[in-house]
This record gives sequence, structure tokens and C-alpha cells, in this order.
Amino acid sequence: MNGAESLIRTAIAAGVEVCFANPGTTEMPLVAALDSADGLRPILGLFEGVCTGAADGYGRMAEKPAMTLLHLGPGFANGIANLHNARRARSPIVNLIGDHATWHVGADAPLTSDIVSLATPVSGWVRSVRTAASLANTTAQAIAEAGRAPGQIATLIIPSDCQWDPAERHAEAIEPRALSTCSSNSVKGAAESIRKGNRVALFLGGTGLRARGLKAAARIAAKSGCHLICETFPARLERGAGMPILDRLPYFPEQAIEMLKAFDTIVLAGAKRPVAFFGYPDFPSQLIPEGLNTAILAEPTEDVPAALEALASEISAPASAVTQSKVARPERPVGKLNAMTAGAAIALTMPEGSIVMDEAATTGLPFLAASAAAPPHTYLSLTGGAIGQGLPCATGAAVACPDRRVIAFQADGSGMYTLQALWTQARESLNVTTVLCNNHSYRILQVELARAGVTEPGRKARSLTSLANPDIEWTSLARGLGVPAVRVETAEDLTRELERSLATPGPSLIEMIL
Ligand SMILES: Cc1ncc(C[n+]2csc(CCOP(=O)(O)OP(=O)(O)O)c2C)c(N)n1
Repeated sequence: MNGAESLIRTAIAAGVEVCFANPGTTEMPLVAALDSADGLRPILGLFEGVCTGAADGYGRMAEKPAMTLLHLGPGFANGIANLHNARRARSPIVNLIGDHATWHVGADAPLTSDIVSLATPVSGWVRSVRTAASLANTTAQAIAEAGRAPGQIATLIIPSDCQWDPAERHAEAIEPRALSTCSSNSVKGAAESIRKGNRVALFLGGTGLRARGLKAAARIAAKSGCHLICETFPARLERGAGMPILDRLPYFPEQAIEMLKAFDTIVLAGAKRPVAFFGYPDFPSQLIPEGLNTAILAEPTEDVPAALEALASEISAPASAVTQSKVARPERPVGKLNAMTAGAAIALTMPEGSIVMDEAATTGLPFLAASAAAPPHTYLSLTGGAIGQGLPCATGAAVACPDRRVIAFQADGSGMYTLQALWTQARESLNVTTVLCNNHSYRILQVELARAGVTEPGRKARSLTSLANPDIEWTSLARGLGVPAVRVETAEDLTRELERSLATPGPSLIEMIL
């Protein structure tokens, strides 16, 4: 056995099933070692941002790490933006990065770079291996670190001689450290705040937005009358019939502040104190207005569902509370395609158990209200603001959940960053329906220009926010990458094509001309 084989067997022993890979010469022993054992499925991504975004989507849905296999510093650097998003989502991921042989690094060959410096800001744990003999143990450690609940990014840098040199055995799995529980003082403090407050909001985030946390939150609301608010960009939110209705904190600070100032007490459960996405001249960073009573029930890194259940008991909430038991779908939309009709068409047609990856940007918002009582589904969003996450994340979610339909609700500009994900969807026959919002622009940047008071942008400014000239033909791009595609221009056509796509195995893309 060589080091690479010891790594692969260690990963399989620890339950890792998938490796999203884009390898090069320094990873060849690992590539060869994949065939030495059964149980680890390699999936090729044609850009590293696809691999890392897919590992994020996989981690959010499988609740265990996938591996990525990336080529030295430059390959890893191509994957950083989506690792940034994954870090914000607290997704479990193990990155394997090949490096030059230990004795070759000093030669400063063209691909040599400071990989540790690239990896550190997006990783919770980074190690460079020095010997083949230590590779198995360090791999087991990396997997346990990634799985450290709720999840983090562990990055392992592996010189090629540590892959090809002999090794003796694989390492057994190490149990990841469990979630810490919040203190009983936090529970008592939150209960006290809820009792004292007149207008209380429970601000939910992280694992508080999974089914168990939401059921406890519904009980707390039933007993106390508190309002339930969800962080603006949840990594994973369970929604639809059977789940309580949450208000999402708005994106723009003036709207968020307006929402929060209606309360005198905010209890944070799995969410950090909300801050504005950007600093604007007339608004503060902190969105909770000064003077409000704020209590922290549980930090995002704690066991948020358990904390919510403890709070429910503390205030003697009923044993269960279902706020919306019936499925309710919107009417069949007619006429022009826009954010409203697109949201309605998806909410009308999405099957039970769908996973909706929302990177629809300015076209996305109305979908949330339209689908509030749709059949139970999972909603994933862009956690770190680095666009180009939607198509890869949808790909990884589909790998994690082959029996569920994934809907990638995707803006065109953001989609262009990582459209290679479509090829991986075709190659792996993944059940992903991409609803592509072609508005031929970076619309949000046009909105931001207007907000900054630039009502008549100049020719140069307009050219930086327009995706026209030439118009991008998404149907041609998708077909060229092996994904069947149609173009629609009315709400009726979109609904019909959604019904067809959602009933057909494998990927397809519907290009909406907005
Ligand atoms: C990695 C990265 N690069 C650039 C940006 C800046 N940015 C934010 S939104 C946006 C354009 C979004 O356009 P599109 O995806 O088409 O959605 P629309 O606003 O048109 O709805 C850009 C370039 C970013 N957020 N992340």
C-alpha cells in the first residue's frame, strides 16, 4: 500500500462517499488509488469552484463531509470563493490539495505557491503532511475535524512523495466532537426575556432552521406569541406545510431595521447578531436598533434544536404546535414572466421533498411567499455573498439526495461564474431542474447604483452592469454541456415546461427571458 491508498481506505472507513475532483500531476497517486478500493465515488468538476460549491451542497444535505481533490495553490485558489460560502454555511468539507514532492518545493517550480496562506482564511483546520506513514492518521483527523458539528472546512496538503511512498495501513475513523449544549443560564435568560417582553422576536439561524429546531420554535411561539424571524441567507431551511411560517430578515438595512424596531426584545437562536450586508453612508452596521433587549439562547456552533426544546419546556409550551397543516399552492400564473410569475410557477409545480437552491438574486424574492405552504421542501441560499454558488451547490445537493428533485433557481450573471456544473449534472445524470433567470443584466448592481443616487448612469457604468451585446444564449450553453434546454417567454410556458422537467429524470434547464 502507498500513502495515497492508505488515505482512500481511511476515508472509506470514516464513511466518506464522494470526492469532487479536479486533479493534476501532483495528485496522480491519489487518482490511481481511487481504483484500489470500493466505496468512494469520484466526480469530476471542470472548474474548482464547481468542486468546492458541490461539496458545500453535499455537506448541507448529507450532513457529513464530501472530499474535494484540488491541484496545488492555483487549483485551490479557483475554489476559494465557494469555500468562503461553505464556511459561512458551516458545511463539513475535507479539501485534499496535492503539492510538489517535499524535496522539490525548494526548487521553486512554476506551480509552487504558499498553499497554507491560501487555505487558512477559509479553513477551520489546515495541515501539511510530511511523511507517507502519517498520512492515514492525519486524514482520519481531517475528516473528524470537518465533521465537528455543525461542520467546518478541513484542508489537508499532501506532497506527492507522501502519496507515492509506502505506507502500512489505513487509520480507523475518529469520532467527531459533538455539538456543545448551551448553558441552562442561557435558557433561563431567554425565558425571562420572553416573559418580560411585550413584543418579542425569536431570531433563528443555523441548525435552528432544520425541522427539529423549527418544531420547537413553533411551540415557543404558540405559548408566548413571539414572532419567528429567519436570518436573511440561511444555509438550509426546512419549509412548507407542517413547518411554521417565518419572516425572513430583509436584505437592505433600512428594511431590516424597520422590521426589527417593531420589537422590544430579540432572542437569538443559532444566528449571530444580524449586520448589514454592506456599509451604506446613512445606516449602522448593526441591524438590531439600540436599546432593544437582546438575549442569546444559543450560538450557531451550539446545539440549537436542543436549546429551543429546552426553552420550550422552560416556558411550559405545548407538546406540539403545527401552524400550517394544509398544502396551499398559488394559482396557475398567466401572462408576462417576472419575479412574481416565476415564483408562483415554481411554488405551484415543485414536488414534495424538493430542494430549492436560490441564487435567483433580484428574481428570487416572491418565490418565498408563494411557496410558504407548498409541500414540505428544503431551501438553500447563498450564505457568503460570493456569487457562482448556485449551480455547483445544486449539483452537490443532488448527489447527496438522489431521490429528491433539486430546483436550481438561478440568476444569469451568477450562473456564468460556474456554468461548468451543468456538465457534471449531465455526466452524473443528476435530477436537477435549472430555472435560469435571463434578465441580461447584473440587475442588483443597477439597483445599487440607483440607491447610491446615480439615476442616470453613464455609458461606462451601464456597460459594467449589462450582460447584453452579445446576449448570452443559455439554451445553447446548456445543450453544449449535455443538458437539454428550452427557452420560455410566458408564465404559461414556464409552468408547462416545469411540469415536464420535474417529471423527467436527469437534468434540464429552462431559460426564462425576463
Ligand atoms: C464572487 C463575486 N463577484 C462579484 C460579486 C459582485 N456582484 C454581486 S451581485 C452581482 C451581479 C448579479 O447579477 P445576476 O446574477 O445576473 O442577478 P441579478 O442581479 O441580475 O438578479 C455581482 C457581479 C459578488 N457578489 N461575488
